[in-house]
Amino acid sequence: MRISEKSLVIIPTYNEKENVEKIVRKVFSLETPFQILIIDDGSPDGTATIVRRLQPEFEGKLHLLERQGKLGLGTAYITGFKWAIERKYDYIFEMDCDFSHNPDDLERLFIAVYNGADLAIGSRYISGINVINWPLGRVLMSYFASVYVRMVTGMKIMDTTAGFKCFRRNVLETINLDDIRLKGYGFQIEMKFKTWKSGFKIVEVPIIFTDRKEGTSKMSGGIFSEALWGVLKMKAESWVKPKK
Ligand SMILES: Nc1nc2c(ncn2[C@@H]2O[C@H](COP(=O)(O)OP(=O)(O)OP(=O)(O)O)[C@@H](O)[C@H]2O)c(=O)[nH]1
Ligand SMILES: [Mg+2]
Repeated sequence: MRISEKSLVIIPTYNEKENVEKIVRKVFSLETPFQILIIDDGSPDGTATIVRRLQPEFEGKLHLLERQGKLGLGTAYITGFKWAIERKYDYIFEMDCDFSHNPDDLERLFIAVYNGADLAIGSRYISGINVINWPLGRVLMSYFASVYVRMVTGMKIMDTTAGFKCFRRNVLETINLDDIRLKGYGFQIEMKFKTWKSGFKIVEVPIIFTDRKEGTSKMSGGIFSEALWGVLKMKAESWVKPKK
């Protein structure tokens, strides 16, 4: 990274008290000088309190935005993207707080964008199926969800629901963030679709995804059906009014 450039890892949290301190320490132990923005939705377990306690130790590089109540992953990231654009971060990452995404891979995503990609995706399905400890049903659902999205949208992306990514700032400035509708996994699909439609270069970097060891899942049936129908709607709308 050039000396003037800045990288921000956005981590949305909801009840991640078992993970948040570990993930912060791990990211700051990497060689690349990442900054972190935690977006906490009023976690009842006190996740934000832990972050506030850590802030003096990591002054100027550990940021916290607190929202009132659980408003969803999609809007958490949109809030984070806008925050990052205003402050002119050059490389903007998405990462879960549950160690499903290995923080060591941040540097591999960074290198892909540094070397010319506009969006780098940490991909579970680029070389086989690299998911550890998920029940078979969930792996299959996720894999075939990606097949479905590829068929509907025409995108040549193997892991369309992936949530471990690095954007070049320009991408987030170009896409109309206020126009992103889907909130759960659908949000991840819609971001890729709009990036692809805008003609940006997308690269998939193979990663190994591991099921969370601590804390609890926020996945729900509602998120799934939103994505199922949302993808069809998104594609249909892109024919009617080709928007960024
Ligand atoms: N700010 C915010 N963060 C959320 C919300 N829902 C989930 N998260 C965080 O988003 C990340 C991904 O959520 P997970 O619960 O791991 O969901 P998942 O990865 O789909 O499912 P599992 O890994 O099986 O638990 C984690 O860091 C969560 O704490 C939310 O409504 N608001
Ligand atoms: Mg998870």
